[in-house]
Formats: sequence, C-alpha cells, structure tokens
Amino acid sequence: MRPHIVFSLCLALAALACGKAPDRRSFTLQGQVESVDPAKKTVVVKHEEIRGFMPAMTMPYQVQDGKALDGLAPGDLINATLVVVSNGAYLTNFKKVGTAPLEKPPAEASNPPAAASGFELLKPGEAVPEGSFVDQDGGKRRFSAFKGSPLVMTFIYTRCPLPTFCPLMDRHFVTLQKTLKEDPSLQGVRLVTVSFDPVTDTPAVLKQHAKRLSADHTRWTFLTGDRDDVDQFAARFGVSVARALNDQRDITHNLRTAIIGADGTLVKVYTGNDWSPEQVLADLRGLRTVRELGTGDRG
Ligand SMILES: [Cu+2]
Repeated sequence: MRPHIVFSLCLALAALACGKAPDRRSFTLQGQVESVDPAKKTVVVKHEEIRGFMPAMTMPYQVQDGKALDGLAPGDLINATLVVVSNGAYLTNFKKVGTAPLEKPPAEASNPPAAASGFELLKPGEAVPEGSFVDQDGGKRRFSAFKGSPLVMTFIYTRCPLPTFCPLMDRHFVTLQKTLKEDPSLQGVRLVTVSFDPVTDTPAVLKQHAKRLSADHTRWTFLTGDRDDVDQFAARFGVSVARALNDQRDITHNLRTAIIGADGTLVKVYTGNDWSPEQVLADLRGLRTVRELGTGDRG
C-alpha cells in the first residue's frame, strides 16, 4: 500500500545528474516510528513540525540503505536528519532516544479510514460514481459533467512537502499536459487533480497552486469538496487518507492515479508513485483502439 519511491527517485536523481547540482537541504526531524519496512527501505514516522519546512505530519520516509533501519521498531522515539534534494528526500542519522506507546495503530495495519468502509474498490469497466466537487474557481462541479472526455485523475494535497509524493504527481501532470497539447490524437483528454485536504486547499489555494504549475484550465481542473465526500469518492479508487485526531492537517496518505474512459467507466488505476507519464500516454493511445477516447471535441 505504501508508495514505492525507489524507482522514481533513482530516475529523478539520474535526471538531475545531467542538470545543475541539486540544492540539498538538511533538517532535524524528531518523532515516533509507526512502522518499518526494510525491504522497501521506508519508515513511517509521526513527527513534530520541521521549522521552515513542514508542519507536524505522519508520512512514509525513504532511507538510502535498508540497514539504516536496523534496530528500529514501532513506538521508538527518534531523532534523524531529513535530507531534501530537488526531486527526492530521505532520512539518515537515526538516533533512538526512547520508546512510547503508539497513539494509534500504524496506518498500514489499521483499517482504511471510515470513508472506505462499506465502499468497494472500483474495478476496470465499472462506472465511476457521481461526486460533488468545487473547482479552483469556486464553481460547483459534478463528476458526471466530465463525461465525454477521457480523464487522467490523481489525488493530492498541496502542502505535501516531500518531492517524491504529491509534488511528483504534479510534475507528472505538467508533463502530461504538455504532451496532450502537442498530440492532436489526444486533444480530448482532460486532467483532474483532486485535493483531499479541503481544510487547507480552498479554491483560492488550489488556484494559486495550479498557477505555479502553469495549469491550463481548459484541460486541467483542480477539485476539492466536502471532506467526507472527497474521502468516499477517493476510496473507490483505493486512496486512503488518515488524519490525526487532534489535527486534521496531519495527513497520512497513499497515491492513486486513474484513467477514466469518455463513457465514465474506470479504465485503469496506477498505484503509488512509480508510474510514468509515458506509460499513461501509451495507455491513453491504446484507448483509441477500443473507441473510448473522446472525439477531440475540445479542439
Ligand atoms: Cu502527499
């Protein structure tokens, strides 16, 4: 369930190698280990505010070497260094300073958030349910209004501080937008980014965020809405969002990106962050053969 970030991190670092030197920043992180996965080289840490970088949050973090996680267990209180480069981040220099009972079960092991209970995962070919949203201009949007255009849809929150999570989804969508613009055969395809953090991501915030990404709203729409509505809608795609009891903005989440056909049915869901825009474009082009791609009515 946890996003796999190794592969895209490597790609990102490879890309960096031929560009300018990465700007590398280090921060001290203090927190509690919620779960450890040496095989995936990740550790979920609930941590305090990192001054000047990010608020208190619970997130999976990458380490460079699984050995760095030796001896760490859920409940451990740690100090560590968070190293952030342009397109990646990892934890290093772990120091165990104590242990404490976990406040809540680890996100991985616990049941999906309430919104997911009673909601079945959508399967390819099934109709995506209706949803009510608000767009970046504050306009009401019903999901069914997108019918007639194939969609690529992803779920993020704009405060997500780690370059390999939500910001990577944004960068991939920027790439997709560029190609959709250039390829006449993909004219009809629309992009939709849904924020699951309506407390922070008001339409105004989404609009600013979209502007920073040079999003063209004739093609790329940002949505949010009532928190529970968004959670329920997102859960159908396998998105799980857990918020701390004492602070709704302390978010633990996974990543899902979906292709939805022009007829409003689910085509495919990509898990985590190891998909590439090239893959999505290839899948979109494949849709043409089953006549699911729109008529290019958007010109
Ligand atoms: Cu995120």
